[in-house]
Order: sequence, then C-alpha cells, then structure tokens
Amino acid sequence: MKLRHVFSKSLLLATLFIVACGPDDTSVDEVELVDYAEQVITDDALLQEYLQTHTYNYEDFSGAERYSGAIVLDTLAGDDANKTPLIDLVQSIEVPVDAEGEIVQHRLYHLVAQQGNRVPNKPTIVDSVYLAYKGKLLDGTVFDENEFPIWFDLASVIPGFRYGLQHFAPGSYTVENNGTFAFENYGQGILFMPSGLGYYNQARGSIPAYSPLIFEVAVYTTNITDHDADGILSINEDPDGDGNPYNDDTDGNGITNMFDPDDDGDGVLTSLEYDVDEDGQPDDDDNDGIPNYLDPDNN
Ligand SMILES: [Ca+2]
Ligand SMILES: [Ca+2]
Ligand SMILES: [Ca+2]
Ligand SMILES: [Ca+2]
Repeated sequence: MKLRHVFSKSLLLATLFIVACGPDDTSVDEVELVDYAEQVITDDALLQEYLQTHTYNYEDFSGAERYSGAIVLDTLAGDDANKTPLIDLVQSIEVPVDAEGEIVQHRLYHLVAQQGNRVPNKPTIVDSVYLAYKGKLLDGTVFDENEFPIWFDLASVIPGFRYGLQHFAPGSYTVENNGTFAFENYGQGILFMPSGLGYYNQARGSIPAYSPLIFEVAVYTTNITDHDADGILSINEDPDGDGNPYNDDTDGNGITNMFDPDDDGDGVLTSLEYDVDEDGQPDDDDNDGIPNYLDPDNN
C-alpha cells in the first residue's frame, strides 16, 4: 500500500485496474486542472517560504565521522533561530514538464546532507534505486514512509523522484554471514518538489491536490537498467541526444526506444542488428549515418 504513494499517475491507475483493491484504494480524486504555468509559480513561492523558514540538523552531518542518524527538519525558531536556513543549503535544477504540448519548467530543490561513497554509481533518470524515504507535506504531515529500503525503477515514479535522486550516490555493502546485506556510506538528503513534479491535481490519502512535497531519502544502492534487454542501456536509448530517453520513439509506435525491442520497427530486433560484426560500434550498412537499428531501410 505504501508503495503506491510514490508511483506515477499512470502506474497507479494501471495498478488500480489490475489489482483487486479495498474500498480505500478508490480514493484518488482528480480536481479541476489548473494551468501548469500558473501552479508552478504558486508552488515555488510556497517552497521558497518553507526553505527560508526551516533548517535541519546539519551539525550532525558535519563531523569527521559519518552520521548514522536521520535527517530532522525544523523551523527556524527557538534554539534553531540563528541556524542557516534551508534556502542557503539547497541546490536546484529546472525540470521540463510537458503540459499538453507546452513545456513548463519546474524548479526541483535538492539537498545532499551526506554523499554516498560510490559517486560513479549515481542513478540516471532511467535507472533503479534501492531507497529508504519519508514523504511529507509542507505542514510536516508524513504521508508515506519506508524506513527500510525498497527498489524503485525511476522510469515508474513521479518526476520529482526521477530527477532528484540522480544527485545522490549510493553506498557500499557487505554480505553478512546470515545472508543479509549491511550498507554503509550511502547518500542521504532531501528533495523539495512542486506539485507538478508530484501528483499535481490528484488528491490521495493525506495528500491534497496541488501539494508540494518533501522527501527525505537514503540511497543505499543503484542498478543501471536496460529495460527492453536489447543490449543498449536505457540511458543510451536517446538518439536525439537531449539526455532524456523518455522522448525518443524512432518508429513512432507509441513505445519509447528504451521499452521497444525493435526501435526502428523493421521487424528485426534491435539486439540482432545493433552490432552484428561485434566491433563495438553500431552497424551502418548503407553508410547514411543512421545505424541499422534506427534505420528501417538500411538494406
Ligand atoms: Ca535497451
Ligand atoms: Ca531524448
Ligand atoms: Ca518505438
Ligand atoms: Ca529493428
């Protein structure tokens, strides 16, 4: 049940149709659609207000030893009144959201409290992460929590997760005698996202429609992904080279290349025409600069 809260809209709806659910599972309410360009301004103002008036226990994370405890967010008041506000500690990126054909940029804030030790293994936006998290509203209400890590495919989660987690490196692990994994030195931090990178106009459980969301996260480990098992990593199924494999559908069949085992729709599987001569380069028989696996008339 908890898992459902971090699934994207499409996966959630699919889940509701596929899985026999109790009465509370029908509680997803969609309210009137507000223009994304308007809502993102409202949400960013709320997020900035939050970041200006709150801080966290950064002292705990600043020692020579790694801190094994949790992130604790708090208001800038009382004993914390003179602490550095979150707004001076976060970084942000702009994430494009396709709002019915119009691209609307959404600012996504992240704060790395403690970076993981395997920096080259940061997840891309299409990889999988083994993650513990706590999801909160700006008023502090906890709407979801997994204290112990679980796997998420970033292709199936809300964009705020997908684009936020790429900043966190995983830790290392050892296998104990009893077969369990012991993790250490993993990345920990916080994501602050506008509703357009979350559930937007959907109200569910204790999350009202149009809620900016906070996630405290711990990235234990990651896994690079080849969703369609065609031998090309999903992050590299990006022929237009914009860094986003979610918008590439070479044969226009409605299935993006990363999920399409025959990218050019010529009836030959990508895995069977990518690199037949095994020289490590994609084959291009007709030398037109378009590799065979993306070229339906390469003969
Ligand atoms: Ca692939
Ligand atoms: Ca692309
Ligand atoms: Ca396709
Ligand atoms: Ca093909």
